[in-house]
Amino acid sequence: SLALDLPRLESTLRLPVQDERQQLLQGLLQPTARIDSKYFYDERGCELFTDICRLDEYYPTRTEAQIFSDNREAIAAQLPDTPQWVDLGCGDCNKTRQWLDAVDPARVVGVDIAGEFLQSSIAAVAQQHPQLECVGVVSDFTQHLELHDLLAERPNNPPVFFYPGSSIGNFEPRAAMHFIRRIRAHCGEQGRLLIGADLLKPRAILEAAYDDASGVTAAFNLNILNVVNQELDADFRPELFHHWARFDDEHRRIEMRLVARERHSVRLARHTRRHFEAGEHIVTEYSHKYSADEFRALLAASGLRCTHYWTDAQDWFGVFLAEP
Ligand code: AVI
Repeated sequence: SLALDLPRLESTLRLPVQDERQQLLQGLLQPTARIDSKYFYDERGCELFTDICRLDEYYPTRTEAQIFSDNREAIAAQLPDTPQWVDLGCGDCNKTRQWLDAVDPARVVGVDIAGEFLQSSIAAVAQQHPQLECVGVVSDFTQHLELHDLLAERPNNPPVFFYPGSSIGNFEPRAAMHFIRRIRAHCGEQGRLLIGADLLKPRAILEAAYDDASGVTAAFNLNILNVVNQELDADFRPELFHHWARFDDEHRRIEMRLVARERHSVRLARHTRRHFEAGEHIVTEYSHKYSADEFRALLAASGLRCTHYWTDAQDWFGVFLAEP
């Protein structure tokens, strides 16, 4: 193909903007206010998340990267030949890029909600690998994974779904199961899921990872209020909230909140206000942690059998390969 060709970029249906706003507003009006964690990732939020991934306290990114680099060939050996490599939440495609030599895919499909960013990151992969077909799909795939038609264009190249980073932990377990079932429905007989999940470990390590000393995670959490202001034309003042993150033993998850420093009220939409008492909070994220066995059970409940498992020396993070 011509070097000047831009890679193909598709967009799958999403909820109309009005409905998205309505959902966001409804969440904020619940007795315990909620903001979906997908709202973290505006441009500033993406930058802050990149900074989080480099923090000493935030072990998941580097631990998973170590597992991948220690086991790259062994993992690749278990995958079907010349698959369609489907990166869910590909971002800058840096993780995918590291697999291309070992996996030798027939095609790379990068799926992400951030459309403009996706165009350039897919284009960069295509430029580095001129022989490789690269497709970008702009999609809120956590709500709406629909890649049947695209994958059917290459019936002899089974999909390998790549879902690293323990993003699965940001779903509540039932929703995680439904999401993995959606992936399963795209697998056919030969398709595979390669997925990373953060494992249970002592509370102090978990809590430090979500409440770092330099305050990057706090800034990331508070930034969500700026995003909501944009989305709804609301008037949150981030300085009136503080970051809070704790491990909840019962639900086995980190819960992130924004806690009101004082009593005040916020305009959410033209005729809608929400009052916050001092100490009242908004839930912004859950990050579930699993034992390896629990995660295998989640895969099984979603219709996939875990065939291989890799971890690090401390058993802090798990990489699971699963098949129908
Ligand atoms: C994207 N996700 C896997 C991160 C996590 O660890 O749950 C999001 C995050 N929130 C705070 N720090 C990182």
